[in-house]
Amino acid sequence: MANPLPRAITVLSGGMGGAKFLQGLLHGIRTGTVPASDDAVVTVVANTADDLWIHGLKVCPDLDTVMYTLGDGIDPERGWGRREETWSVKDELATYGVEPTWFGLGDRDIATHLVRTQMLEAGYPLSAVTTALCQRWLTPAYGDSLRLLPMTDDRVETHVAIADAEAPSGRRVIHFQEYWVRLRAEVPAEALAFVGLDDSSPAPGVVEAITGADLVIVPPSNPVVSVGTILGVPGIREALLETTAPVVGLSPIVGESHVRGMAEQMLTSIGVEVSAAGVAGHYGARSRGGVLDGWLVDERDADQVARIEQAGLRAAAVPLMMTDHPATARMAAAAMALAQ
Ligand code: FO1
Repeated sequence: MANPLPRAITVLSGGMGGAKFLQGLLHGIRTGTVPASDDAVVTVVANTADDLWIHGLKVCPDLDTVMYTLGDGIDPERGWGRREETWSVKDELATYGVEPTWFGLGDRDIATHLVRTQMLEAGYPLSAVTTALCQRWLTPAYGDSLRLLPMTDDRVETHVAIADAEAPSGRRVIHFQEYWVRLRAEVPAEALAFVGLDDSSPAPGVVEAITGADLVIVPPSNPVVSVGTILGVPGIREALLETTAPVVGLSPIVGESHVRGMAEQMLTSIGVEVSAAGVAGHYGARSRGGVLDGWLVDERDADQVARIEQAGLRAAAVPLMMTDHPATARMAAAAMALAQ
């Protein structure tokens, strides 16, 4: 008898890449082009190491990008923040000479951060805050068929060491958001520090979402500062080794570079080859202590399939450009086929 259709699907997600993939996955489940049971539940475990405190507000870029994207509130051009956004508060802060001015907080987006900050200060954990925000953004459209969980309720921040001739050590450390937003990742990331990660624990429901899954998907998010940080939360890697669900990933690297973002710089910073096979080797096969069973690469990297299979992974080459929801849904279906 063919494997029953997956019902509990868990996706480990960063921001834009993961959100885009999720749009296609959910489109595919809705239209039947992705073979899942009709009472499928998708649980998103999102990276929170991009988070930062700014102007007294807690900003959670990956949680918000997934929430706004799936809730149809995202600005489609930027891929982050709200559609129909205005920037009056940002402009007023700049007029006051308040720093930093390089991080764009839109007026509508600020309401999200005010609600989150007030709830955190009232003692609610980030997971409860996220559930509350999703009552507005996701529950009306998805009900119980979609859950968004932070990887942890604990504070974790990715910091980046860059060269600084004025500093005695020759380096200075900045928040990941400054590296990405102000510097556009245009200088080498000489070292990465995941502040608080080793002391963090999985948020409520995260371990069960993995161990109880019928399918776990690693979308084309950043393998270092998005998926890598999720895997770095003590207990999450163990849950992946324990789950009976197949774990299948999609390469964020096509040819010699990322499709969008800064995966190339991040992989280089930790000495991982910037290729579909390099990332597969970095994640590793579960049969050899890694986290993946299968790995999808773009057709342009079909010549790497043999090398990936030699590393103990199932592999296939399919179109991996998320050009529209149907194309992304086909990618999700291909990931499921690899998992069979
Ligand atoms: N990205 C930018 O390139 N410039 C910004 O000013 C900016 C502001 C911003 C505010 C809220 C938010 O949720 C995301 C924001 N981002 C911005 C995107 C953010 O840097 C990325 O979504 C991830 O953190 C990196 O993947």
